[in-house]
Amino acid sequence: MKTIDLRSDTVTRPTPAMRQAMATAEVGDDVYGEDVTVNRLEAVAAEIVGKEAALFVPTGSMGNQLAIMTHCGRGEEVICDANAHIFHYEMAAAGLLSGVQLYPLANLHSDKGISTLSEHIREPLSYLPKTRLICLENTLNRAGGTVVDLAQMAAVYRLAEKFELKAHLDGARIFNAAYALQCEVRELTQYCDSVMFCLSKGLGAPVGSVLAGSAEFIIQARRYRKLLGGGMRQAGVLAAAGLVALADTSHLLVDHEKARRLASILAQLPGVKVNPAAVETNILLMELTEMPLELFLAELKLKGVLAGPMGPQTVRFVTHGDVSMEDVEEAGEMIGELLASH
Ligand code: TLP
Repeated sequence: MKTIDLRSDTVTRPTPAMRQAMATAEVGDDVYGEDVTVNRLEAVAAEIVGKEAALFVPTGSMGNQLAIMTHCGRGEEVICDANAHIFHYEMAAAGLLSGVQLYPLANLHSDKGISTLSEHIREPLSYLPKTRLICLENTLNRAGGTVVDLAQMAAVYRLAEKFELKAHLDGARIFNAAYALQCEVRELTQYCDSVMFCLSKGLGAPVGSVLAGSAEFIIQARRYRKLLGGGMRQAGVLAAAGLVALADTSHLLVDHEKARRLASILAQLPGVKVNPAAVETNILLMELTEMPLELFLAELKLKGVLAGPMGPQTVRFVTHGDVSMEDVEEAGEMIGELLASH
């Protein structure tokens, strides 16, 4: 039976062009800085995000954690959104590895959140933690792939500068954000000191993310990457796929169309709440109003469609290059059948 996998854009498999590039990649020992393909990827990535230097890392989680570790000292505080990936899905790593405290704020990126942000920056009192870092996320996964616009990014960054804080951007899906806003990635990333983006999500590479920032920041992050066991040797075979992924990213726009199409189908169905206007990129959240979530996901799986949970009654669908528009329509039909039969 055919499977239509809408759990995540992480499930995308390398394209034939990526496999070809991987097979022929020129490699060396990257811990000695001698893997020319990794070096090329880091240079290309730094250029795209407009930073001095970049570091190839195995995962987005490691990239975010290296950023926290590099920017912060023990006992300091990191402001993030209440929906942030670093808060929900990185296994308390910020506390465990960097000894920092996360301070999650509801709707950090919204105009209202930004207008009250300064109230949450700690005063320099001897008994308070020191606020050190603001962590942004764009697109915001748990909110449904929503986009933080340029004005909002700029406003947070200006505040960070004013209070002498650093700003890190979890830009796992920053290319999706840039396409949604019809701007260049670097226009968004100018408003942060460091950025992590993933090659292994919608961009389609099999493995890898990039952390970028100042040359000095990356020197320290590179040391911490080794500390965490992320010093990879002939990693050029992976970086080669990343370079192919970065050469053409325009297919992300099609992913957004697929998500909108799915939303328009689902919005017509009984027993669910979907707001097509809330679909800004390749992620779509659907609220089940009648059927229990686990039952829905299990029965949908029997029909060959995979989706994931994102809250007690919320289903997340993510579109990507390995599902076609026809697959999306087929999935919509099967979801309709399932809800009707319940
Ligand atoms: N997100 C995964 C899951 O962990 C939820 C997904 O399927 O969406 N930042 C953001 C915003 C992310 O969405 C993810 C992965 C990461 C960081 C971490 O990347 P990896 O999985 O490479 O560690």
